[in-house]
Amino acid sequence: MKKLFSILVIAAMTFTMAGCASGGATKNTPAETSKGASDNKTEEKKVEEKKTRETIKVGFSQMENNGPWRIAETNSVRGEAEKRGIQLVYTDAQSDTAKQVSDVEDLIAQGVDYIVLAPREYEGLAPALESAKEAGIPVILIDREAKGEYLTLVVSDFIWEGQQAGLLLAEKTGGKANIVELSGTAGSSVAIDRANGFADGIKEYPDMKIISSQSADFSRAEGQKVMENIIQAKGKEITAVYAHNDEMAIGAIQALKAAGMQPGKDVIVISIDGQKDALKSIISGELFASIECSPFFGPIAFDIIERHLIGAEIQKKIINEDRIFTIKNAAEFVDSAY
Ligand code: GYE
Repeated sequence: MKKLFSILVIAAMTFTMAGCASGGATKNTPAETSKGASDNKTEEKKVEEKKTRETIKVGFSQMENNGPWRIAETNSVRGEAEKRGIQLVYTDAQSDTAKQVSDVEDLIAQGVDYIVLAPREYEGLAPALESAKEAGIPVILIDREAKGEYLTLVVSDFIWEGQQAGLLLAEKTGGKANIVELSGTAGSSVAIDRANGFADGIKEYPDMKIISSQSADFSRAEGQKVMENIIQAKGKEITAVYAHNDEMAIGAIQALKAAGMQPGKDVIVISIDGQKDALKSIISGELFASIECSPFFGPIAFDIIERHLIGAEIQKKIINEDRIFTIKNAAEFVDSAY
């Protein structure tokens, strides 16, 4: 009690002394005071001018703009910038990692205040993050990870997505399948995680075997082509397909049908994203399931930027919550899907 009392007394004294000190500091001549104050105001104004949603310029480096998922993502970022009245400079790397690095350098040269980056490859984008760091520009990584320093990373849990695909496929096939894996862009964090997640999901099932695993670059046309080749080599041996995204699954379904194999019956197909065509395919019985991966990063990316502008603390990693689409709920969500 006594101790507490003396702490309070010391605190009170310190407070009073601090008050005196600041009182002393105000004893400037009126001229000095007003000059100082006006300098401060100009300073504040400068800072303010640079850092409001009306005056900032945000760069968005998209890795490509093909397929419904990417287009939905691009529209989400662009639409949100427009809605908030934030100036956005957009670049499309057209599936070329080297171009994406130079796109980011261009954005830096244009003096953007923030960069929203959807990186193509994990290692390949490291030089871009390095340049942004040197220029002191905060980077918001969306949809995939890249090696280096950044303000925050907003992604889905790709390991979880892969695990769910593995577990669902094991359940559907009674723990026995010869699986073709169509993986995403080589060197992308998402392809690595979805492969590892799936391997983990089927690890308790010794009869779930991956008989072929090849990249089809997340593309429908590639998915069809790669699947055609695998069908030539493995034919009727194939009983399941795990595609890292819906577009490749839809391509694979076309290849299976062209080869006289029935998707949904002879071959169980599962994928990730939850786009409209995939939900339609679930309803028609060709695709078994799709694990959702949301492409709608616009609102969250600009919330982060606006929070950062006012000095709020930003989490290093933000994980989107995703759902699972099967025949049980596909009809309910198909109309609102992209
Ligand atoms: O699943 C795919 C796209 O990086 C999460 O890339 C993204 C993936 C998405 O091309 O369709």
